[in-house]
Amino acid sequence: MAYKTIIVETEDNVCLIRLNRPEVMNALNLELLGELGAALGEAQKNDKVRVCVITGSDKAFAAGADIKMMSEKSFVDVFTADLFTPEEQAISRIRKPVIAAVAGYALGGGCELAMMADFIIAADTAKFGQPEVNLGVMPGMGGSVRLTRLVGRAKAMDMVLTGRMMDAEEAERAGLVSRVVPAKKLVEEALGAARKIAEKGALSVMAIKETVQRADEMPLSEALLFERRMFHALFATEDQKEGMTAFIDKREPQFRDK
Ligand code: CO8
Repeated sequence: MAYKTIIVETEDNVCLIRLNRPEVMNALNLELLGELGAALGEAQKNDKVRVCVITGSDKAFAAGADIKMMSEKSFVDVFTADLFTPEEQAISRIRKPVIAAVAGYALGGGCELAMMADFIIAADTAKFGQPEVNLGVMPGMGGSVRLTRLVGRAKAMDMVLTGRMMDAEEAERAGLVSRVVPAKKLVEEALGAARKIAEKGALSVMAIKETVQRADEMPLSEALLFERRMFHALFATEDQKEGMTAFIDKREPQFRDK
């Protein structure tokens, strides 16, 4: 499928999606978020894709929702259109792992988009922030909610109330990103992590993602039970027999997603 605001390449079972509105630092508009949702939907259906990586440019992962597109809108406009809800849902629906590879600015909706991924790998140039308070609004796609869960209330409040940015080192310390790498190596590192995941059995990977996601929505005892039941369920797969037999035989497992 041909896209205007993103570039999609699939190689070695990894779908790499580059946000591509360089003239506005990859600001997110309906077209870009719609195309991203469609590309992830295609990736979900494509058996050759096992993992997705979303990245931006050296300067910006994404500098937020497109302010020029939003500036003249009224409450009635955004409420009636349910601004960004269908697009966010399309992006969040994928069951395959998604890695965000962030260099430069990830601000507002850009930071929120990165947090929708399963984990974030940051370049040492990355800057994260929720500056909506400076625009007379507030985060609307998870910046007050996901950020608080990821970095804790104190730091999230500091970020969303002051609108300040956090550099890559602070983001790693705070648990927002899984690792920081030199900017030049960002995409290579993210693709490397994606290929490593792509080698695993897809059933284990899908069960792990679903369990971690569901755990966010559940009380601890229910989350632990869900985890245990998913663990039990994997004993119904050939991959479990293969993985454990390969360990005992001292060889690499050949997972068949069965
Ligand atoms: N929207 C539109 N255009 C943008 C945006 C944006 N978010 N960010 C940058 N641009 C444009 C600039 O207007 C500029 O265009 P032009 O060349 O035509 O003037 C171009 O990109 C380059 O930007 P700058 O000249 O400003 O570059 P600098 O290097 O000086 O600064 C910054 C880079 C720091 C990233 C700066 O551009 C900036 O502060 N951008 C805005 C960041 C921001 O406030 N983001 C939050 C937006 S609101 C939001 O994301 C809400 C999401 C929640 C939606 C949920 C709905 C339910």
